[in-house]
Amino acid sequence: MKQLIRLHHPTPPNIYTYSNANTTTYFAPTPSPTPSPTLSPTPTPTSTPSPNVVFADDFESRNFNQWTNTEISSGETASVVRWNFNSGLYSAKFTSNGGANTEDSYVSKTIGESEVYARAYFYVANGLPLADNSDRFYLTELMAGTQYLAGVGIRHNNGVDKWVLYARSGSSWIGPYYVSTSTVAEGQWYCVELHWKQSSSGGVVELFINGALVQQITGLNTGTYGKATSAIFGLSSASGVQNELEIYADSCTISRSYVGP
Ligand SMILES: [Ca+2]
Ligand SMILES: [Ca+2]
Repeated sequence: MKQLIRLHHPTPPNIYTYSNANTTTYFAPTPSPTPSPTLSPTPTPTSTPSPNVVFADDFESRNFNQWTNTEISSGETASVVRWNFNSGLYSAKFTSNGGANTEDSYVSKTIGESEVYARAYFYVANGLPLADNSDRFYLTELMAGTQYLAGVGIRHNNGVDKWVLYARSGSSWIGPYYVSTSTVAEGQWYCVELHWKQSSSGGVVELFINGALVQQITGLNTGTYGKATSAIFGLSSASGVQNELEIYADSCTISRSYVGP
C-alpha cells in the first residue's frame, strides 16, 4: 500500500517520504522563490474617524437600521437605493408626491449634544425649481425633544431657489436667512453642514455649503430647550410644495467638530 507519510525530521523541514515496499523516495518541496526585497510602500493615509464623530452612515448597509426613526408621511417614500450615490454604491432616497400641505420623508438619529455639526451630501434629482414664493423644504434639522432648534433647506424666494437657514433664539423663530453667495439646482451633489451651539447668550448657528461658510448667526440664546437630542436628514417639512421631490442623501455624519467635504 502506498502511503504519504510526513516524517518529523528536525531538519530539513517539509521533507515527505513516499513509501512503497522497500523503496523510499524523498521529495523536497519546490523551493519558493525568494521574495525580492521591495520597499515598504508608504501607507496611504486612511481617513480615521475623528473621535468627535457621534454617528455616521453612508448607507452601504442598504438599510436604515442604524437610525432611531424613519418618518414618512402619506404619499412619501424613503429607501436605500443603488442608483445615485456620493460614496460607495448606495444612498438614501426620499420622495414626496406634492400632495399635501406638509410632507415628510426623513431619517432621524437620537443624540445628546450641546454643540453639534450635522453634515451630509444631498442631491435633488427632481422638483426644482420650486413653483411659488415661499415653497420650501428642509434637508437637515436639529431638534430638542419636539422643538426644532435649527434647520437648513431650500426655499423659493424672489423667483429663485435659495439655500435657507433658520434657528431659534429663546423660543422665537429667527430667519429665514437666505444664502446669497450660492444657488442650488438639480443634478449635483452638495455638501451641506449645519452647526449649532448651545448657549444662553453666545449661541451659534452656521451653514457650510461645499466647505464654505455661507451663513453665520451669532449671539443667539440657544439655551432654552437644552441639548440637541436628535438630528434629521432627508426631506423634512415640505411646505406648499406641489412639485414631486426626489432627493438623495449620502455620507451623513454627526460630529462634535467640523466635518467638511
Ligand atoms: Ca453611500
Ligand atoms: Ca406651492
